[in-house]
Amino acid sequence: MQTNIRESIENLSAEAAILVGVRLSTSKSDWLDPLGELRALAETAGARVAGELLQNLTKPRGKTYIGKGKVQELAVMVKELGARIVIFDNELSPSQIQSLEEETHCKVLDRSELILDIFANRATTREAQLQVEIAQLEYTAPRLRAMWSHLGQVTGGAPMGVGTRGPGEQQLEIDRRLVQARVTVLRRDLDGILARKEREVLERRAEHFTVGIVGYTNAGKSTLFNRLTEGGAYVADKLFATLMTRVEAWSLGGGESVLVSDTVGFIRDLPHHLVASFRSTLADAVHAHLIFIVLDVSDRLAPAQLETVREVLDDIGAKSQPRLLLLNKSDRLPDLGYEAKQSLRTLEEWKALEPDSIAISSTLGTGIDELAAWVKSHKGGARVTHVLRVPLQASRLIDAIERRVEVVSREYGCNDTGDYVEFTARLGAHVLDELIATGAQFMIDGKEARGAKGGWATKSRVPPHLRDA
Ligand SMILES: Nc1nc2c(ncn2[C@@H]2O[C@H](COP(=O)(O)OP(=O)(O)OP(=O)(O)O)[C@@H](O)[C@H]2O)c(=O)[nH]1
Ligand SMILES: [Mg+2]
Repeated sequence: MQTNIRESIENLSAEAAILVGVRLSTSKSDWLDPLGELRALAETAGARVAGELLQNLTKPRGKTYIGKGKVQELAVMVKELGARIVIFDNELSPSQIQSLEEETHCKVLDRSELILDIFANRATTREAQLQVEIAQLEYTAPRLRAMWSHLGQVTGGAPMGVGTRGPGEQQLEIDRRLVQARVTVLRRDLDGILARKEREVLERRAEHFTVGIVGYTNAGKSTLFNRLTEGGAYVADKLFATLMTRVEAWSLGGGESVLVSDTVGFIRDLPHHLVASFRSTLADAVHAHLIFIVLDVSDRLAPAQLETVREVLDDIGAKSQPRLLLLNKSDRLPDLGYEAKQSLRTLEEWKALEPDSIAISSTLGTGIDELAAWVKSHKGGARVTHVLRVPLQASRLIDAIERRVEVVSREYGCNDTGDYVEFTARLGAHVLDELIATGAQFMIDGKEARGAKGGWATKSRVPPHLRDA
């Protein structure tokens, strides 16, 4: 069952749309082009933008969000431009949507619904489809009352005010329960997929150094991913070109490599339950050892986008690992006209504000060597030579050592507990912590790895998923 509670807007192709935005004093949109992002989203969804309407307000006007005069202006625009859809930049309540639809005789949706629609059309894997359907149902469910009272009027039925229990009200209850039941079934399916995925992510993390590429949508994440790895990620000058995560190896040179993941982009003001629905897609980033924040510094809104990205990272629990800011599309800065430059920070200004950032161009490849050197030096912290004696049957641990550690030599031997291999190896403290946290029995420099007094590993440095119970 696909959601059919609100008429699906699945095909916005070539639909004439009118964009509406209310600029509140708290608004985070671009003051020079307040509807720029909504326009890009609408075009990504396939709509044809026929007109735009803007209003400055200190606060929304209750019933219709925009003022009375503006509603009338909108109704005239809809008629004259032959618009089939009105898209609001602001989040609307179900009753506001209903009032606006009645007054304009046109379908109305808000920014979140538009984003969901884009996701729905792009979702190709079972996981993405489940996530989208759950998010759609949860976003739609609270709108059911408005839907049914609307229907009551359309069909000439009794008005469905709050507290009335007509046939529509019963239908409403039935539908709510159906929606709830459907969400429960979908969640169970999704949980199964997610549990498997989470295991894979944690296994990858235990065996490799992992880097999660994150950033605002269209910042250039997939372009960077393709530049670092064998690539294959879809790149497009569109919002939400990437929906699913990809993981590939990035060779840093000198025989060292790390695993890099590319994932869905972030966007401002995404309703919280939507972020929650896509949390699993971000699992690779949440558990990565290191996070790259890709920022499009040729976008006027870069400072606000950076703030959004940092907020979402905190929200999804990616708080403990280092984050490296990458000032991407730096190649575009010199070519921009005088006016554009006036509203942009220069690279020098960015560097002064974010001293640990690295300027890159994913398309040209500038800054990538510096990036690789940075990752190499931060990968294992200061490296120390240790002798690791590991029983041969601890094959997973041996595998992890071979992958994660710079092995200087290997010697095989046998004692009363059985066959073992003794690695002389150079490794950083956090890699050592992670080897210990696997729980395998082995010796480090002649001492038991587990429970050694004074501790080889401080509990806090062991990732939570690897800690002993
Ligand atoms: N000039 C320039 N363009 C870039 C650079 N990096 C990416 N782009 C362009 O920016 C657009 C978006 O790139 P993507 O790599 O798809 O961006 P993304 O962050 O993966 O976007 P989503 O997956 O949609 O969130 C494409 O047209 C790229 O060619 C860069 O360093 N310089
Ligand atoms: Mg992408």
